[in-house]
Amino acid sequence: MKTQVAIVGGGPSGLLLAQLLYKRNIDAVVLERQTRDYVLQRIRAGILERGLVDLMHEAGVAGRLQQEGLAHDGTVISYGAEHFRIPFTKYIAKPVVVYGQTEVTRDLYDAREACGGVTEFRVEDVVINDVTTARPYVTYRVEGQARRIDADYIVGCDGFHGVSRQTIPSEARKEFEKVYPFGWLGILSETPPVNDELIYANSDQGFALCSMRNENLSRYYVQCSQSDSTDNWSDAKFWDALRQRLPESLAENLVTGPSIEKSIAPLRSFVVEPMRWGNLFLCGDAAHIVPPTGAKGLNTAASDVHYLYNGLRQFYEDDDTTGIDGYSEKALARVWKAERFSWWMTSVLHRFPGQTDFDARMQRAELAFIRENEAAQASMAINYVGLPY
Ligand code: RFL
Ligand code: PHB
Repeated sequence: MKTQVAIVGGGPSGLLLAQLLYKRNIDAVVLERQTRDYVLQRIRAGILERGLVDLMHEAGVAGRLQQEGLAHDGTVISYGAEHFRIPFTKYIAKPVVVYGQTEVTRDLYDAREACGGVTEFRVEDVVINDVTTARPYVTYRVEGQARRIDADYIVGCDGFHGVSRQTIPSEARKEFEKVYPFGWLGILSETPPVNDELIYANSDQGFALCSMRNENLSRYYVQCSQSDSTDNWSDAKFWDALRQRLPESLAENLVTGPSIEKSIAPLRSFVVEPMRWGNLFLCGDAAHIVPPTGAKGLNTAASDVHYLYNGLRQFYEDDDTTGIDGYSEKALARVWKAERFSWWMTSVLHRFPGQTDFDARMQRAELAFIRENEAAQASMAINYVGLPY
């Protein structure tokens, strides 16, 4: 098979890029290791920055998002018994939108099917070849049969555990990593959210987050140990832990019910440089990971897609390689700012093993300062809502 752009990975980055390229008559093939149903059953991000919403519009897939997405123009932060609100739209004229990654991915798969785009599922043994030549190609297997795709460019959208990043020789790639000594235990429950905006909670028992998917579907997280297992967490234990981590005045609105999903996510910061090697480009989690505290993972994947899509468009439409040549540098400049914000939010909201009373007071003082200071609130709002592309 021959295509213009071969995309390894059919998660949100790969699908969004493919759909944007399709709109410009640029041919792409998507290779996905799992089945569509498997990809759609992963519960992940919930907060979309305006930049991603705009890209969904540009890709022609924003119909349901526009109908069902919930615009949030602020968020609540609590520490101990105190809580306050950051009013995003006081500082930046943009809300964020609550719309699950699962729905983003479903809309993109539906659009891809409707336009007859080629997606190969259950691909195995993907190998990316000859990316430093003008004739790169990908080999893989489907149901035991060997296949090959020749392309102008190959894009690695295959997430943190994919193969593309490793295609860059180790001596040419630099990796930066920080692993946090805790995880997030998340549940989904068919109950009304405890609050009409998200609550990020710093408490003596650890971090908690109250989020949602819609008015009758809540997503909650509590900080747990790195080695924890969902087997240790009955629903009752989870609800008790969550209640204890919220100020009483907020916890009293908590409606509990059976969980319909329960999972644990590790927390990590990671960046690889560069994000381009020859005719291979990396996008999204394949190139960088953030702890979910700032809601930046999917959104940073989207900004990569924005830079790469515009670079590829410039190449195919105007024969100009400026955009693709500047891709790695431009994408990384924004990635590092999202890394900083996610690391900072994680640092100020979690309980760290070995943390002293002094450290806990420093977190509290920082949160109290944000509560009282408009410049600090503005900085947080601008970063949370999303830096410009
Ligand atoms: P994905 O979603 O991991 O998709 C990669 C796809 O590549 C496939 N794949 C391969 N395909 C072919 N060949 C191979 N060798 C392959 N290896 C892998 C995989 O099967 C998969 O389908 O990466 P992508 O597209 O870059 O998207 C990134 C986002 O998924 C991720 O950043 C976010 O989910 C992070 N995240 C959040 N981001 C936000 O912006 N806002 C949030 O509110 C938010 N909350 C979260 C999150 C991530 C979480 N977890 C579980 C880590 C909350 C949580 C709990
Ligand atoms: C979510 O709704 O899953 C969510 C929201 C905000 C975050 C992380 C996850 O910071």
